[in-house]
Amino acid sequence: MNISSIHLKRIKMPLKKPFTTHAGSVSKRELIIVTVHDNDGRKGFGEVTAFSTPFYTHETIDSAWELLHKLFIPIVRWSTISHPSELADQLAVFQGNQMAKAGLESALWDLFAKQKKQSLSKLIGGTREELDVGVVLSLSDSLKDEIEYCQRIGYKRYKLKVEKYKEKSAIEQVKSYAPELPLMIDGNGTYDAEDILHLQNLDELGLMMIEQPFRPGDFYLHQQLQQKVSTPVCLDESISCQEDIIQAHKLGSCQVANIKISRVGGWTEALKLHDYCLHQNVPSWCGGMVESGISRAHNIALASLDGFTIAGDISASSRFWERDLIAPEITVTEGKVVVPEKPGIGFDVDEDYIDFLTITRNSYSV
Ligand code: OSB
Ligand code: MG
Repeated sequence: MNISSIHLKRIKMPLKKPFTTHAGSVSKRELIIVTVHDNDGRKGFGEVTAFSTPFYTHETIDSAWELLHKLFIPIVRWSTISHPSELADQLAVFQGNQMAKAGLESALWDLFAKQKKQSLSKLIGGTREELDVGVVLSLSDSLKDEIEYCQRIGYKRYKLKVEKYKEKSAIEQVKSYAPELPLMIDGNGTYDAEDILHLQNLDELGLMMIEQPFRPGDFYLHQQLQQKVSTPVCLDESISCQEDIIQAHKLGSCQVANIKISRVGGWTEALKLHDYCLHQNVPSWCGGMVESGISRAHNIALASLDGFTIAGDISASSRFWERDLIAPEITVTEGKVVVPEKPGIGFDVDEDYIDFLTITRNSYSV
């Protein structure tokens, strides 16, 4: 791929409002922006979407920085890479740390598509020109105002972050003023074995799905719940690679899959997950990480594939940010996002704004 240098910038991006789950709250979003240059002056952009603390998965921005800096960037034989998927092969000996790997691999995919003068969507065989998209309401949002605002934008799917045992009243509250809203909840692993009966009682509410009620790794409890409810169980944190979805599917632990490039270690693995779900008729959707437009642009390309039959967490730039890192910013009209046709991620990157937000940087010539 003719790679000449790699650049890491650790940034802190102010959110419009804090984003809160039962496990933690984010008000300033730390991210690592990864830029890969080639010898012809092209640049590919990726992003590490780990959080500042390990409340979602084990990774953090610090751990990702450390691994990229000390291990992953130095160890890769950059001159041998002719396709982005070879990065995953070279890093496969290292366990976990999916988000660190994914940030680096994403930058390569953007660069590779730009070298081929193709949009990422076309490069991977995406067929959609526009996507239905959904939105997430955090625990700190005022439900009524936020839902009214989101309804005006026309989001196709609404996801509530929930607090254990308070979820029923939140769902009922939403249903009282918007009964027809396509609604789901995300447990982020807050429930345990004693809560199965409680979760069964939510079945009558007609939710689109329940995302990740139990802790990641527990395929058994998800299976037990799925056997007892007609509401589809969706897995997020539990799925960190293709083998996880195969197990979950074969065990009947979920009926729906949330696919995130960052959580599974990069594009190559995300594509494998997509293909498995498509062939096994497991409906899937593209998840989000309260990330910048750079990641969202990658997600838009991914979600343009056939298998993504459910609206993803791909809200507009203005949902989280006063100012995004890309131009034009991502807009949602009547619940839809247009898949860009320009090469790579299809958006210009605002490097001046990235520099303004940068706390630490490092460059590597290869
Ligand atoms: O579980 O998908 C999750 C945000 C922080 C931590 C975990 C999750 C989320 C989201 C964000 O749901 C969704 C988005 O980016 O729109
Ligand atoms: Mg989730």
